[in-house]
Parts: sequence; structure tokens; C-alpha cells
Amino acid sequence: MKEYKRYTLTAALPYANGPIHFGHLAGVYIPADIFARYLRGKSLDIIFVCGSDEHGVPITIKAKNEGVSPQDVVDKYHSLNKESFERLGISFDIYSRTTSPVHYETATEFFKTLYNKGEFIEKTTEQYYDPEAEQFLADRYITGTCPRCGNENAYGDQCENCGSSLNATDLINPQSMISGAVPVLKETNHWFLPLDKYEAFLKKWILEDNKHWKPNVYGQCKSWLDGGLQPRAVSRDLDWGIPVPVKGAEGKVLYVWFDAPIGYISATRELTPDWEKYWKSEDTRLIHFIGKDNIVFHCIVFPAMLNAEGSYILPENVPANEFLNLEGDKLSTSRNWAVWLHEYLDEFPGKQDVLRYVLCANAPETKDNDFTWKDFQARNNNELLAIFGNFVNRTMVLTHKYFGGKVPAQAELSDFDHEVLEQFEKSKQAIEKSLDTFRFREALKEAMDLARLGNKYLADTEPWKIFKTDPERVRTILNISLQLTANLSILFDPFLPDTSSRLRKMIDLKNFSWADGGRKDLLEVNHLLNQPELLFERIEDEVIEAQLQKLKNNKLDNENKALVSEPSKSAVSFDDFGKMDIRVATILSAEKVAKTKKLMKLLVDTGIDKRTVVSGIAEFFEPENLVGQKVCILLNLEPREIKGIQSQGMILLSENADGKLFFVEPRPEAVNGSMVK
Ligand code: B3M
Ligand code: ZN
Repeated sequence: MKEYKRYTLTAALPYANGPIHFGHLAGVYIPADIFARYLRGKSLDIIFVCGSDEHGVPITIKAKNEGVSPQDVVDKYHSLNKESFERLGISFDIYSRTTSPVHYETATEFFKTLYNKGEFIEKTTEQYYDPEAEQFLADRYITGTCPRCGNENAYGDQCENCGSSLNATDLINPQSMISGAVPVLKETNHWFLPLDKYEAFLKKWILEDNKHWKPNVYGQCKSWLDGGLQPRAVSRDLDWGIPVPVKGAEGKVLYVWFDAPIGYISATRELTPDWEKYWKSEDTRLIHFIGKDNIVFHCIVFPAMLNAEGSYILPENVPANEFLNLEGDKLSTSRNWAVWLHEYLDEFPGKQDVLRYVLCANAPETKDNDFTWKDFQARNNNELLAIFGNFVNRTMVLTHKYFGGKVPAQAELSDFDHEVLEQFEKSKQAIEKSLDTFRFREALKEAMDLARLGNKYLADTEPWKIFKTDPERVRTILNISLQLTANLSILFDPFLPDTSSRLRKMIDLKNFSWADGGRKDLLEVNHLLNQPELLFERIEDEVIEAQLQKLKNNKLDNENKALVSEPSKSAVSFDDFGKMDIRVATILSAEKVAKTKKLMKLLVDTGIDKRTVVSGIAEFFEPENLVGQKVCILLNLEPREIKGIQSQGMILLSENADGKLFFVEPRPEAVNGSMVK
């Protein structure tokens, strides 16, 4: 690879509309921080920049839901996230924000440059407009019925029920979320970046010059490029964001994905007056750490913007990760299915490195991966504590016990001694090789394997058994164990900075750098060690149970969250109500209706007969779990033929906020055939 003089590392700017969760960390911030610390350890010229992404519709929606201003929302989460990152030891050189004046200026200038060079096309399109609120509606501000699955609460950009991505104009019965009005189509003009114009440049740059990118990243780019690129609007009709700096653009702001990546540049400008060399010099290596949902913006859109501007370098690599799931289920902020960083830090004080370790060891580098609390506990107890912690502790305690805490001298070396000493440099090189190719899990495993070797060395040589008969041998063993310990304090440093620094204090190792890793003589003979302290603590079952319970509660809370209730129906007379024959019944048998997703054929005992009913519950229940279920049934609904089956009646159901169906359940003592009235 080309020799670079300096490094610019960026980590995706998290939206300031919610706290940071484990998924963000495993996907982006932990690998980025490990890499930054590793390069700094090598005394390279690096900057590591990040900040809050404070524009965009999700922020305005959050503000509206909470009855506060968008500025209040971003102030709250910017501080929370900035502080949480610090507490986790994420070593940004700057954590800025896209509402900063420098960013406004930088983004505005950037737009103007492209505008003046004629790089945009201006187009008039029709967009939904709320005639009552007198404003254009972002796709997320429109709800309606999904044309694909019939979900009545689909958004203008996506249906969360069936996952289809939509255009607002696809929705049936669209409704403005601001006023409830029916939106109308109205003409509006916007600026577009003609990505099609950059297709040839992007194809060559990515498909030919960037074959070294991770397969998941390269593959996604290739499929975008193969599909052909379209012009993309870079402005929006919105009152929150950076105003489009063009006459006649009142009420229009820069699209959040136009200004956000420029935020990396603004943050660098805030960091140092010498910012240009980090962005405009060909001997700077620019690397973007992101999650997979941001690939197109960092590999296609932003590079096209940078290319159009003309004075910037392009990213040399974009090591995007896949997603982290939680306990087997997709992470979701809206469903509160997440573990939040600030809560973890409060509940596990002093254990920031345990989290760094687990999320790195389990990072979704090549495929989606799962975080489970049991795995968290196992990795802490069986790896950090039982291997790393145990080895260091035995080495320290024995040195204090036998040699008053002073590093003993080596005597004659056995083959095993040589093998262990040789491994220091080998481990270092293996870690470097993995880190250089963004294989963080593998790198961490190499470091842990060195600790594992140390543990084995002590277990096999058993210095505590031979001290009386062969103190010379024990001197050698402990000297080597201490050199290994010192190596661990260097080689683990990028991954576990707090632990490594506590360990260096214990062995009183000062003035180290990454280059010292691999050395066999890091601690001189007679060097005095400090008292040992435990590096890790056991995590007990109760602690893990409590976390699992907390997740369960979140799930229940969420299921009970009020539905967006439908307006009430018009009044009916008492007589009309009295015509309905609703009764308690029990399900006798159930089977899914073939070739349908939703339908279940039920045989029910109504107290007066046994009859067949077809009910749309098959997505939520397994037939075998339904036998014996008490239900309420509308008996005198006109029979209907559904998929060739005569359905006689209707089972009463209710639903939760996600559209999951539940039975309206009579109390257990209610008997079949009794009236519901
Ligand atoms: N805020 C999206 C996200 O958090 C976006 C990243 C911006 S990076 C310039 O996933
Ligand atoms: Zn749908």
C-alpha cells in the first residue's frame, strides 16, 4: 500500500434524536476507536473526528411528539451522547455538531461552490403539501394505507409492516401527520445532484481502484452502480436545517445527507487551523467508519460531491460493518429493543472495557451478529477474568510473595521459555496484520491468545510448586511472565484502554509506545512493581437476569403502548347492539389455512353447537397453542365463504401498537354459551 503521511478517521455522525445503543457501538465507534488508538500508539499523525448529526426530519418529528423545539432535542442528545462516548473511552479528537456556526459556514460554502460551478440541476416536481398547515410535507410526515400489504399506518417513505420502501404518492388515503388534512400535490423546485453524471468516475474509482474494500461494501456499491444512478435532490422544504444559500430559496434547507458528511470537514476546521492538510492532501489517508445503512452515502453520494467540488481527497477505505441484533431480535429504537450506552455505564460502573471487549469480540464484521447478555457474562467470566485477569494476578502475587515485588532475573532458558518469548513479537505482528485490514475481532483474539499462552505457561511450569527446590527456575518463569504482562499492557491498549493503563500502573511501565510491543525486556531486573489489583470482577447470574428482565419489561411496555386510536364510529341504538349475539366459546382445534399467511381454521365449542370459524390470526399463534383457548365470538354474523371454507361467526380480537392481535379473553370461570352483554 501507498505510504501515507497522515490519517483522517471519521466515525458516522449519530443523529441527535436518541441515545447511543450497543448496535451503534459494535458497528462503528468501537472499531473506529481501536483503529485510532492503534495509529496514535504508532505515533502517526492522525485525527479522529465525529459529532452529532442535528438536522433532518426524524429530529423535527421527535420535537413535535415531545412538544419541544428541535433545538431542545438536539441539545439534549448531543450532550448525552458526547458524554457517554467519553465515559466509554472513545477518543475523538473532536466531537462537534452540525448546528455549529463553523458547520453552517462550511456547508453553505460547499453548496455555493457546486452551485456556482453549475453542478446542480434545478427541477420542479410535485410534492405533497398540507393546505391547513400551509407547508410541504416530508415523506415521514405523511401516513396512509400501504398499497402492498394494506397496513393503514404506513409512512410516505416506508411501510414498517411489510418493509416495502414507498413513495408518498403510492399511499392510499394519505393524511398529513401535522394537521390530519388530506395533502394535495403542489409544485416545488429543488436542486439535484446529477449522480448519473458521475457514474463513469464512480465506476472506475470504486470497481477498479477500490477492489480492496470489504466485500460487503464493494458488493453494495456494485449493485447501486449496476442499477444506474439517478439525480438526487439536495434540498428539502423544511424549516429545520441549513438554508439553501440561493436567492428565491426561502423555506428550503439543505437535505440532511448533503450537510451531514460535510460535518466531518467542519469538525476538522474546528479542531485545527491546519485542517486543510487532513482533507486536501494526497498523502492523507481518509477512512470512514460507518454502519451498512450508510454505505451509499459515503461511497457514492459524498464522493460525488467531493469530486464535484474538486479540491478534496476521497476516502481510501470505508470499512462498514453489518448490524448487531439483540437477543435474537432486530435492534429498534422505536420498539425500545436496545441497550442504551448511558444506562450501561450507570449500571456497570468501571466496566467500560468489558463492553468494549464483548462488542469487539462479537462485532458484526462480515455478517449480522447477535448480542446476548449470557455471552456478555461468559466473555467476562471465562475470558477477561479467567484468562487475562487470572494470569496477571498470579504473576503479580507470586512476584510480590517471592521477590518483594522486584522483577527477578532470568537464568538458563528452556525451549518453552524461548517459545513464549518469541511469541510476543509474533502476536504483535498478527495483531497489526489484522488491524491493518480492519479485522478487529481477529486482532482482539490474537491479543487474548497471548494472555492464554501466559496462563498456560504458569499452569505448566507451576512456579509455586518448585520455589523451595529451584528458586532460580522460578526467577526465570516470573521474569518471562512479567515481560508477557508488560506486552499485554501494550497490545491490549487500543482495545481495552482503561484496563491497559491500570495494568501499566501496576507494573509501573512508563513511556511506552506501540513499537515497544513484542519486546522481551520491557521490565528491567530489579524494577519495582506496585501492588496488584484485580483487573476484572466476576459478573453474577443475578446481574444478567436483571438485564434480561429489563428487556422483557421494555417489550411489554411497548406492546401495551396505546395504539393511534381510530376516530369513534357513529352512534348505534341499544336495540341495534342487542341484535348481536356475542358468546363465550372454547377453541377445540385449529389448523392453518393452506396457501394463506394470515388465516386459521378454528373449530369452536359455542355452548350451543360446535362450528367452524376462519380467523386472521395465523401470523400470531401456532395452532397447537390454541386448543383450549377461551374466546368471545359473534355468533350471528352472516356466514361467509373464505378460501372455500364456510366461516360461521367472528372471533373478537384486539391489537397492540405493532398490529399484533390478541383474543378478547373472557375470565376462566365464564362458561361456553354465556352471553357477552
Ligand atoms: N446520522 C445516519 C445514522 O446515524 C446519519 C449518519 C451521518 S454520517 C455523515 O445512521
Ligand atoms: Zn406494507
